[in-house]
Amino acid sequence: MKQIIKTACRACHGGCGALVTVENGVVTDLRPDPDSPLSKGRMCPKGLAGVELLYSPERLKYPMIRAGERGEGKWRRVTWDEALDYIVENVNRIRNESGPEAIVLGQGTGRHHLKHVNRFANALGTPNWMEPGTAQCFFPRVATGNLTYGTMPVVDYYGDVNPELILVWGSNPVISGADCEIQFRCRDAVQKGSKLIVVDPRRTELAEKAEYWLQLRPGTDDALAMGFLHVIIEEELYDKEFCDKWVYGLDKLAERVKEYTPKRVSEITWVPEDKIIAAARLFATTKPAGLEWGCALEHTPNCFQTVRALAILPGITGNFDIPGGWIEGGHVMPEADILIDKLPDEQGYKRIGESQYKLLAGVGGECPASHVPSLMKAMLEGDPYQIRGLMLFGNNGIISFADSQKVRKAYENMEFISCMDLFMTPTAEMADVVLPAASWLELDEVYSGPSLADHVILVQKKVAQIGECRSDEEVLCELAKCLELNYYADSVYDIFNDQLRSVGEKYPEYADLNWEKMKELSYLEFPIEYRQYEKRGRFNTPTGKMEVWSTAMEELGLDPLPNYVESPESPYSTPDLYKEYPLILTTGARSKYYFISEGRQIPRLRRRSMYPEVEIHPADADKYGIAHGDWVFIETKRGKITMKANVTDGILQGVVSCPIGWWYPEETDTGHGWNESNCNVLTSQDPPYDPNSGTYQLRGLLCKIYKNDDCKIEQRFEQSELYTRVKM
Ligand SMILES: Nc1nc2c(c(=O)[nH]1)N[C@H]1C(S)=C(S)[C@@H](COP(=O)(O)OP(=O)(O)OC[C@H]3O[C@@H](n4cnc5c(=O)[nH]c(N)nc54)[C@H](O)[C@@H]3O)O[C@H]1N2
Ligand SMILES: Nc1nc2c(c(=O)[nH]1)N[C@H]1C(S)=C(S)[C@@H](COP(=O)(O)OP(=O)(O)OC[C@H]3O[C@@H](n4cnc5c(=O)[nH]c(N)nc54)[C@H](O)[C@@H]3O)O[C@H]1N2
Ligand code: SF4
Ligand SMILES: [Mo]
Repeated sequence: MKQIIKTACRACHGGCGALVTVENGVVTDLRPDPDSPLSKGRMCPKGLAGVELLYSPERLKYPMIRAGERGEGKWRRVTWDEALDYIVENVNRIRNESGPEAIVLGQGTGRHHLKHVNRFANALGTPNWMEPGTAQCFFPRVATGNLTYGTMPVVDYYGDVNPELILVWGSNPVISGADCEIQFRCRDAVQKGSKLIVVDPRRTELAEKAEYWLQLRPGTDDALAMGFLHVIIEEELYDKEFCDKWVYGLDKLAERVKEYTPKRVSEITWVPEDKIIAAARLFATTKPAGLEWGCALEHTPNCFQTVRALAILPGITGNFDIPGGWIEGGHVMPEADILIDKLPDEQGYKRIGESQYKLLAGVGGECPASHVPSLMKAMLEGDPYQIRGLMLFGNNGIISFADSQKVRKAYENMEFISCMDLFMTPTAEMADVVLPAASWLELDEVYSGPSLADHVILVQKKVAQIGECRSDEEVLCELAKCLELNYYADSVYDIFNDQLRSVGEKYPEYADLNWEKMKELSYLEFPIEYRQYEKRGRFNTPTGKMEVWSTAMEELGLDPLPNYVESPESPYSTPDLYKEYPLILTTGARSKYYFISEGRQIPRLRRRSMYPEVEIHPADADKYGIAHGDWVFIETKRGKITMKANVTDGILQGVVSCPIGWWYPEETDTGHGWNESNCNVLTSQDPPYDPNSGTYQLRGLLCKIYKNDDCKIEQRFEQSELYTRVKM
């Protein structure tokens, strides 16, 4: 029997519509769905590799318990019941002896199960939840959006009016999609004529098309943003009518930005003065305009004030919540309830790092995250108390947290680790029990997107079963039962139905919406409403206005206005170190073919990107005797890794850019090359941290680069079984 099933890909943050052909229980084809209101017939290479991912021979297919030393790679196959009993026994021992806070729930970036892991942590009573993003990804933007506007605005690609201008800052939306099917919508907007200003040390596809491309020194976005504000305020290019009526604290900001003259900002950022002035003028005088901002901005210890400064730009220029501008979105369906109100206060106070970094958990605790460097300290040194157990659901932390050496030591020091993943990653190898996770074609989920515009509800449907794989949501629900937690759900469908019921509260015509109905509908699209603050008569902020001066930050004793702080490791902060490490390192620009540390074992993807490539300017390559295609070492004072040199004039001279996420599934040793080409061997978890959100520095570090004449990575790959499939 042949069936074509409408579903949605959630292999990243996005939700592109997919049509999946299933013949006699086997998935034989996967295509983009032209009817999807979000992606409109497009999918990216990662999503299109869904069938290869589904049937990958490397997949974990059944639960296993460690049979040798930790990390030795010896496993024995067990049943799900045995695996769950084993977890329950360990969790119960630790929580009885040390309290539930001694167990940390860990995961990766915002995948389908994110809120379900939060929910489980709160039901278990542990305040400690970690993710390699949070402080360095998205939440600083969400929190600043909430503080400034009472919402997190997004570019309006969804209405009848195309943005006239998009300011793309530290983001590469046509690859990363940031929040993911956005990549297609952003491309559509540019094709329809949106002008571009791009702030990026690398020449991205959008930089090539931009009116102005500002190639700044990595890690100086705060200064450049203050420079933009200086030009716009000094030249009175802001929207006076909007500001008089709706903005709180512009006069104080005007004082603050006075010192950030284009001349001074140019000296800090290395962007020519005339370009700063021209780009700021163009942004302020073009309407409607929106801001695409990326995680590159959130990888410095002054990230919070950086994104605060940027958040102010679209508002004071009159672009907030207008058609084609920077909009509030629909928020049609809430995410799964994380049961935060069920976490006892005395447990909440034990969250590691929260009292020091008051905005780490967001405004109102929408993202109850612990501070990762402080957690690692607690794992290694028992300060402020000993962490004993980790329950990981899609966390390859040895690759994606800063300072991989430290993370590996911290994980080694754990008494108990469970890890649920699709593959045996370098992190899963450190576990006591591994659980096989369902991929996106093997699970049911309900989702609203895109990201925070949230005007479409869509469903992901289970169309296949691989081995004994299960969805994280199901396993969490099952574990909650075994541990006798108040999970308030007998099955995951109860949680989906709660979410869908809320839609009916806002839109009475959907009062009887539930999982079964939604599954039949596949998509539901709602119209975008604009200028919602006018209808409400206020912004959802303490003053009811757009807060350029944040009264909430003032109350917390934090700086209510944005500022600039030079990165702690930089040519100017550490000039002696700069002599030894004379290049500026930025890490993490996203690849079209991989989602962070995933995909290197999928032939269709690996074929397109076989080895990690470090980008370096021809003048620098010349200086250090490096030719295009050479294997080179990239070294910081913390460690060294090796990558292939991509010599290109598309990067600012004096800067090198390393991709993120590299480990080698073809390496049979149980470390799987975790420290060979992993850029987080180069980064640090050391202070200073952002005083608001606890963020550490991943971009703008100092490094040196030199040839590696003895690299065996290509040879090893070419001799592997994976290579024969890649070459097919
Ligand atoms: N295909 C794919 N898509 C992804 C991901 C993936 O791994 N692969 N990851 C997802 C995740 S978790 C996230 S957070 C988003 C990230 O996606 P984005 O937010 O778009 O961020 P990046 O791609 O990391 O970086 C964007 C650009 O910032 C530039 N950059 C580097 N350093 C600096 C700097 O100091 N200042 C400025 N202004 N620019 C700098 C880089 O050159 C790069 O072109 O993408 C998501 N989408
Ligand atoms: N140096 C540097 N470090 C960075 C960044 C950077 O730019 N530079 N970016 C940071 C950012 S923005 C982020 S968000 C983080 C992201 O970091 P992560 O999201 O942790 O990314 P991964 O390391 O790929 O780990 C995710 C793991 O989840 C598994 N997985 C995928 N789907 C599922 C599923 O459905 N269930 C389960 N159980 N497992 C699944 C994957 O196989 C993978 O092993 O990295 C951060 N680290
Ligand atoms: S952008 Fe994300 S959701 Fe869309 S096809 Fe690619 S991986 Fe899937
Ligand atoms: Mo991220």
